[in-house]
Amino acid sequence: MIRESKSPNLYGELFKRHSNNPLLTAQDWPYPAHTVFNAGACQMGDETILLVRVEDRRGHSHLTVARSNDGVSNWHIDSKPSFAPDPENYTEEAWGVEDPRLTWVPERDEWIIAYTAYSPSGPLVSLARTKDFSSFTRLGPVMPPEDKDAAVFPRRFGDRYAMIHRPVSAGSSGAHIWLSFSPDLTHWGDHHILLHARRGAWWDANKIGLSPPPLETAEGWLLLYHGVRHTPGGCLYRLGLALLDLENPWQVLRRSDEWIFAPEMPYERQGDVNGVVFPCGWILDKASGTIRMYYGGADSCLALATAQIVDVLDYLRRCPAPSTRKRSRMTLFD
Ligand code: BMA
Repeated sequence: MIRESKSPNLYGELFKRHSNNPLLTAQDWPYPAHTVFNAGACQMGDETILLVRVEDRRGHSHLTVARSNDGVSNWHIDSKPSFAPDPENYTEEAWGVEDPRLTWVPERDEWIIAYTAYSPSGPLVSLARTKDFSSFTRLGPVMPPEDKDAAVFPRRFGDRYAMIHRPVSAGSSGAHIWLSFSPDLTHWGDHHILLHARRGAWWDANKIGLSPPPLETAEGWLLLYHGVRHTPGGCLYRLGLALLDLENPWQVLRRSDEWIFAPEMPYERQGDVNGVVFPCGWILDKASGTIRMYYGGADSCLALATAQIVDVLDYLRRCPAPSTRKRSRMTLFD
């Protein structure tokens, strides 16, 4: 007897890898670098801007801007770190700055950068702002350690900004994706779990985190998140999708059961950390409907994969709607 599956089982490629991959490696860098990976991404006029995580041979990371007209080739890379750790004034950056996510906030007329500051007490979430990716102003740390994988929404809900992030605490049942609110981008509260890591054999069991910032679509906020599967051979970082209600982003409308992108190519399977695809930025070209997802491969290079937004939304429409769509204070901290 053939049973019909309730959830889609496409096993097709939503995101297609670019033939130029890997787009950028440490060999392309204008100054000595160990690895380049996990870049925030945005479009400013005719230019694609990547804010690239660069790891030096101490193991500390900084961020450097790379610009290109087609988003694929002829990258112009700043000749020195564009956003270097500043441990004298921001002690939480003692061991570097990592994994930036960029959000254009129209009412502020500036980009808000959420990044990981690696402090001796653990990684935490810091914010900075810029208008041009030449000069940056820090807003400082906004979440205590351990917390990372954060991005700010481009607009307020009511009168509050919203941010997705991923705290981890010792002894907790897992590392989940959280949503918090702020009147001013500095003071954050009303914390609650947005997406739970699943359990057991699931690809996204025990530890999940936001990948690029939420993307506004007519059908809801599109989320791409990573699931970390611990295996005897090491961790596997794979990607899944979710959709949040546009006006009530704490309501999860859809969540993919399957991962939709996983390490397959040699530059994703082998590197400093094997088996990692880790996007921190994506750009939607509204005219063509193409999403460009920029991702780190194996913590060693930067790569690009593209998808059509209509295909992604079509896929999500066939994904299950989580059963508890109402925000309930009873389940905030389970
Ligand atoms: C995560 C982050 C990423 C990294 C990934 C795989 O925890 O630190 O920067 O790409 O691990 O090592």
